[in-house]
Amino acid sequence: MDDESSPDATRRPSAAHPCYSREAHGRHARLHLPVAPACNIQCHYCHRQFDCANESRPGVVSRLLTPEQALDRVLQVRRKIPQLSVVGFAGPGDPLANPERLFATCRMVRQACPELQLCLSTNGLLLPRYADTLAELGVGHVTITLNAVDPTIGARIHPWVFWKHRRLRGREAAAALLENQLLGLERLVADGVLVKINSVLIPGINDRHLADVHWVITERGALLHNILPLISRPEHGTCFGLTGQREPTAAELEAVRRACAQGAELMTHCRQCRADAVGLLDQDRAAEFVPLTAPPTLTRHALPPRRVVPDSIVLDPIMRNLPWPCPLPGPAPAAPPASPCVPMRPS
Ligand code: CLF
Ligand code: SF4
Repeated sequence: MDDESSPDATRRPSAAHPCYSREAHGRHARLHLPVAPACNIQCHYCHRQFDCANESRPGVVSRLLTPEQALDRVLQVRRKIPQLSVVGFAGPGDPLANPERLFATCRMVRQACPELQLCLSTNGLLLPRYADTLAELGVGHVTITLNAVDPTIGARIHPWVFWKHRRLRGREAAAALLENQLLGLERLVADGVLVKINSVLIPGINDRHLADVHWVITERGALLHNILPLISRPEHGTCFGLTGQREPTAAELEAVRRACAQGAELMTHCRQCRADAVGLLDQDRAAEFVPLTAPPTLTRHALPPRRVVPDSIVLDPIMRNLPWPCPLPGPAPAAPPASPCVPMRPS
């Protein structure tokens, strides 16, 4: 039996995927198609004027694309960047919260460029509903951002989740998100899709918990675990940025990665790229590729920066007591809150 026909061959990441293969990242390029504006959850590290923090550093996405414009961009990039091997969907919202736009784009790209691999990053809430569809459409690589396997910790990161026509808050929201993420992970693995987990390392909140996350996702068949440092600055307008939640140091990141060295392989070459990134991971060329036309409703450059956290975001009690808005990143809260999140203002 040769390598390619062995059962394990289907669980091996493609050697031409720059994120799944460290060796490939200097030789193969990816293109992100920003076709998904909406999201169905709130993360305290995200301000949706900006790229999805699952997969991107906080910067304004230049333009959202329609499926037709997205296909144009694929064809344009393929002509100019022969190393292009992966077309990814990573925001600026959650791809699965925009299923029509996502699936239409996948179909068009699959038909026009069958040699390109399709890849997607999601918060996982809708994965149980769409995992089989993704597999049928040929999406071979999926990333789930999973920051906690304890809903009490998850509630400090994700204040609300829109689920079954209701906005759930606090622990109930985090529990619904987790249940769907784990079910979605299992479905994808059963469908032969290669799954990577992204976890955002947030000092004082999930730093001591990520080893548990690592084991849970390893047991369920995740191939890679990408532990990312939180990006948190006041000027980004995120809840964490405005309330002084600090970023981890390089030493803290290294320590958490060391604690997670035994299960799923760790990815350490992530560049936390934008939702409209183009090119090799170390060489973004997005500015070279602009759509010929963009409907005004899809341009977002005019949005003002956020100065205060809106009512829809739920803060935990420690955050409520910080100066508002927080002028500079400060130290993380010394102790976890005694009670779960409560609304900052009645909504
Ligand atoms: Fe994009 Fe993500 Fe696919 Fe890669 S990115 S959807 S798996 S093709 Fe890669 Fe960028 Fe890190 Fe993401 S370097 S942020 S891990
Ligand atoms: Fe933002 Fe992504 Fe979280 Fe949605 S899933 S709130 S787009 S970081």
